[in-house]
Amino acid sequence: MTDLLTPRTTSTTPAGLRLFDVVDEEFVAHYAEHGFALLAGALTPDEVDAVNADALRLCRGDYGDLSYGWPTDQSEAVTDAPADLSDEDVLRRYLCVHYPHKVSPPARAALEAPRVVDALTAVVGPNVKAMQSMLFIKSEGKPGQAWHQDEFFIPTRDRSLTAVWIALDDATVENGCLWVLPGSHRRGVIYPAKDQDDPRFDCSTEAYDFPYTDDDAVPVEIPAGTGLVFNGYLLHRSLENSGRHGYRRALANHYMSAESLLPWRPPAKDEWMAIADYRDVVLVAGEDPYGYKGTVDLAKPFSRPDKDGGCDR
Ligand SMILES: O=C(O)CCC(=O)C(=O)O
Repeated sequence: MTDLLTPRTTSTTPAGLRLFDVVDEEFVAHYAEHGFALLAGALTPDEVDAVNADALRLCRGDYGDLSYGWPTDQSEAVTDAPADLSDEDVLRRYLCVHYPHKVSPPARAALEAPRVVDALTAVVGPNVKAMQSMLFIKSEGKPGQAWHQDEFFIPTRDRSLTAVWIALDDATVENGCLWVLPGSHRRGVIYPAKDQDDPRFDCSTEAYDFPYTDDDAVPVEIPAGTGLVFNGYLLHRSLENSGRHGYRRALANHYMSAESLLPWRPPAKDEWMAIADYRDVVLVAGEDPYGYKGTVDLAKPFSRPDKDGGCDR
């Protein structure tokens, strides 16, 4: 954790984390050592506003119904919002919408925003593909996500999974910013996970048995537009939005090297597990060596379960 606290950079977060204005060798070295790096202005203020404005259209159902729950068990459409429901109350119904980039032009543009792609090519390599986006809205009282590693859920063969989490509001401890365990990616171990019923968290599982305590965690308080670029093995979590009013919106996009197959979904019938390769991907930089396979359109936007809605329905 030597250079986690800051001398050379132009700016720092309230917790003393370095905020990089440019993607340079120091950005890459910081990412390698700590498992994350912060990029100022990943999205411009106009781009942030456009994503937020379009989130309302998404939640009002202008792009089609959203189902509640994980794709394996979602059953119910939730975009039956009465037309007279206020914009604020429409947004409040959602903790997080998965795959906004499938329908929302500003979310799709954010997936390949130039500064984001710069950071990705610096830490992943010249050829980068995206497989997932998530739009967190998280109004007051909505829960966070317990400790986890993204690579637990999205396995890449070459460990190249990289998240770019972009604040769409100023993210603070009070409104439920992300917390990270610096350096926790380095062992390259996937820790076990169990169900939890902690009211601070949504329905997702909790990683355990790792050699860190909550005291090692650092809050990532960042201004809107800042990108937290982090390694798929980095342990991170967020707490509930304990503010009295308002949202803690963020886009969390996931990427990996285009060279690696992505065994994210069970193989097709008669397909061999070892060559399973999820092809609902977007190439954001360079070339796709598997372009000859084509791409598919499988994932549909849906509303992530939170405990208010019941985790199992
Ligand atoms: O935004 C949050 O509160 C949690 C996001 C997260 O854990 C993730 O993107 O993996």
